[in-house]
Amino acid sequence: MARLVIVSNRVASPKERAAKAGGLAVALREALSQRGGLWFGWSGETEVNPPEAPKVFRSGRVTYALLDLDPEDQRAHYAGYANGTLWPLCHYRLGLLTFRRADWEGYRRVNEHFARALLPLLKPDDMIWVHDYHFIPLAAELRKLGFAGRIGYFHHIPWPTPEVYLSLPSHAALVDDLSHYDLVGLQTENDVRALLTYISSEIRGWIAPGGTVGLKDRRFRVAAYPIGIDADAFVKDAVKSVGSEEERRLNESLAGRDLAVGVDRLDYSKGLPGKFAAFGELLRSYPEHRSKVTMMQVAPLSRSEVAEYQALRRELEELGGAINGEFAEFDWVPLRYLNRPFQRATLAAIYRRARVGVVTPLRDGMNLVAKEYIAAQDPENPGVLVLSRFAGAADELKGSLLVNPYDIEGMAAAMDRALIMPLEERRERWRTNMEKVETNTIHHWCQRFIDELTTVTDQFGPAGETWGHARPQ
Ligand code: ADQ
Repeated sequence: MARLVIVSNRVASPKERAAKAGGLAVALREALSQRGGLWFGWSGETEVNPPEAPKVFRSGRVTYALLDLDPEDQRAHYAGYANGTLWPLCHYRLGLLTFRRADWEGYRRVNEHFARALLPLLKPDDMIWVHDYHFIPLAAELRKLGFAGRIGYFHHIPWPTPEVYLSLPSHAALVDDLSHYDLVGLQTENDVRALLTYISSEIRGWIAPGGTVGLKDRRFRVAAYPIGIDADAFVKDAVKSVGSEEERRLNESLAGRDLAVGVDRLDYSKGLPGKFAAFGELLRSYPEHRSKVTMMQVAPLSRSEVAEYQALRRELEELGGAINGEFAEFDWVPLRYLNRPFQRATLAAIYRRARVGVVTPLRDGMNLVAKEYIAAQDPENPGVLVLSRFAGAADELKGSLLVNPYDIEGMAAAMDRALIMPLEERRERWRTNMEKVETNTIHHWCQRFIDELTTVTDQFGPAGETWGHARPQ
């Protein structure tokens, strides 16, 4: 069996406990320790003239290799091109996009540096799985250095439609970079369609049935791999929370009121100002819910060195203060707003207690919180998920109340509907959603991608085969 090599910007340290590390990190670590493997990424450290070689250490069957970066390169790579250009582009926020040539060059330099540091650690039959938009050029750099083995890439965020994607000055170079992978995984069929349409209509690529793509003399496959969660772990944590001290404190603080919950990194893609406004609108237009429902928004700080994120934080503080100022009673505060992380078990307890889960991103690759909320519910008395149609999860979670996150009144109406929904309908909707969450777990996702990467190059057929120029449906 080929050794698996995973590349991601941040690497979950072997000491990070499962409850803290997050489902994705745990699943990747499991996949690596089952087959034996290497996890390669940024050390989190910067240093002027950093060493060419990574720090390498072993834990069980997994080898970790962590690379330091030059501070200016790290800024251009992470805050610059990855999060100042690609993140807003892929989330359809062209007004927030900045493109600087120096950042694009820094982004490529960091990828080159990663490739040079990784190459000496590789064996020819290793299989490499690269994660996310920080590393799109990595395969091209590894190929330049002579690595010919299998390389796959998974894009955790949305892939924008061609009209939006064409705003990127480096659009053709970046997709040319993608063509050095053997397998490119995206979250949804919509994302796949967007990328294939761009390839066939803008850069004269060939699309064969089944998603195999030809670009210049290279072939690669593009397919959807919707990511899941560790559903069992969430169910167990949620069930364990029943009768716990945390559950008791939460119940006591709510004094019999309903709870609506939101859990999102403090990021402009998550639609938090619209969600706050919709909750205000609920209290204004459906006064019967005043004093009867509390909303809890958990929003740990993220990328707080970036100006847009600081502005968003101020905006939410103002909006939240205004809602509480307008509606609070001496014994009821409508909105609880918390900027801190929690252990998975605490999140599970909060989700389970919530009658409504409010997940309303403006765009989201998948949104794992939506799936976690479903997994944590009591099957006998489940809550209702209000979900943005622009989250990847909306493709699978058809039992949710789907909303347009730009429609404040529509979201308020959906929250009202969720709060008054009869038990039988809640159960039915929850069952529809839970079936998806249970069948497509993070373990299935991991296995499916690895299985496909193992065999993908066999499907390309012999060189010289005639390809149909099929346009994606
Ligand atoms: P994110 O944008 O981070 O992920 P999401 O998919 O919701 O978004 O995952 C967030 C994770 O962080 C969840 O597991 C959640 O439980 C956890 N989390 C959030 N707030 C927390 C808190 N206060 N304390 C502890 N944990 C907290 C990116 C993409 C998504 C895609 C994922 C996975 O933007 O679209 O679904 O990657 O591919």
